[in-house]
Amino acid sequence: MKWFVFVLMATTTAFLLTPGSAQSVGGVDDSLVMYLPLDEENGKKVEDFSEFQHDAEIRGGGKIVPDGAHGNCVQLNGTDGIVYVADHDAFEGEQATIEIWFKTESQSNFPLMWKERGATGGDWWVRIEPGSNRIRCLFRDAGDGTLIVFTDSPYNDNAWHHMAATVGKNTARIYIDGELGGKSAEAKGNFGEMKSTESVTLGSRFADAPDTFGDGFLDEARVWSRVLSEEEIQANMALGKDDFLAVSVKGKLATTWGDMKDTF
Ligand SMILES: [Ca+2]
Ligand SMILES: [Ca+2]
Repeated sequence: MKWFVFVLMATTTAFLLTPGSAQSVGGVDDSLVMYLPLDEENGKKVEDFSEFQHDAEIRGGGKIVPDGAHGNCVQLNGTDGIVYVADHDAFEGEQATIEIWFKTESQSNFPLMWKERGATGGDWWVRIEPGSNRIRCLFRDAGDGTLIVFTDSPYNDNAWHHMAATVGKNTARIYIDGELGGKSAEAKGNFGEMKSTESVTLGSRFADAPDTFGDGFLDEARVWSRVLSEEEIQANMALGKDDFLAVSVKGKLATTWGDMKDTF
């Protein structure tokens, strides 16, 4: 059996080392339901590297620029620039993690990510609120169950910061730069599905009729359909597109390899 093990290991290694193979979207953790690295060279289309391949585009005064948290990022002008993502059921379960990098020195409200509610249904959003000296995140299920968490600073200091918010198992949390974000960083209460028919935006309140436009930079937007741990959040925030996608592929192969060894 040893030759077979050797061939399998060699094949696996060759796969991992083949240029481009680590970009395979099919290998990414399937609880990743949106990933916008915002690394495009130019243009208005934004590529989603989750298996859902959501339609995403820059609208109004937004553009891809260099010097993001990882690679390029999007700069929004504070008057009409957003990144728009079409509605999808994948954003609307009982659990979620939303992650995004931001950099701003604006003294105005800055919605980082926003899933609309519309007339009914669930919603989730996170917004820098300098006037209240905080970042606020709300998750609301389709039955009006609501969990709200706050940081104790707006982090509008013109440096890159990473925001991650989680909801699930009747608990919401917000993390800044990989740490729980302040004294109101956790909330508990009954929480169910967030079903709705509305879309997602980066950089504004509401997507289809947007208002409250953010002035600053956003990068590496990810949405997951499960609650990520603090350790996972810290690991993910260190990675740009290529490394993040490669780790996701390797993780899957390592699991497969472990399962096969157990059968010998
Ligand atoms: Ca980027
Ligand atoms: Ca929907």
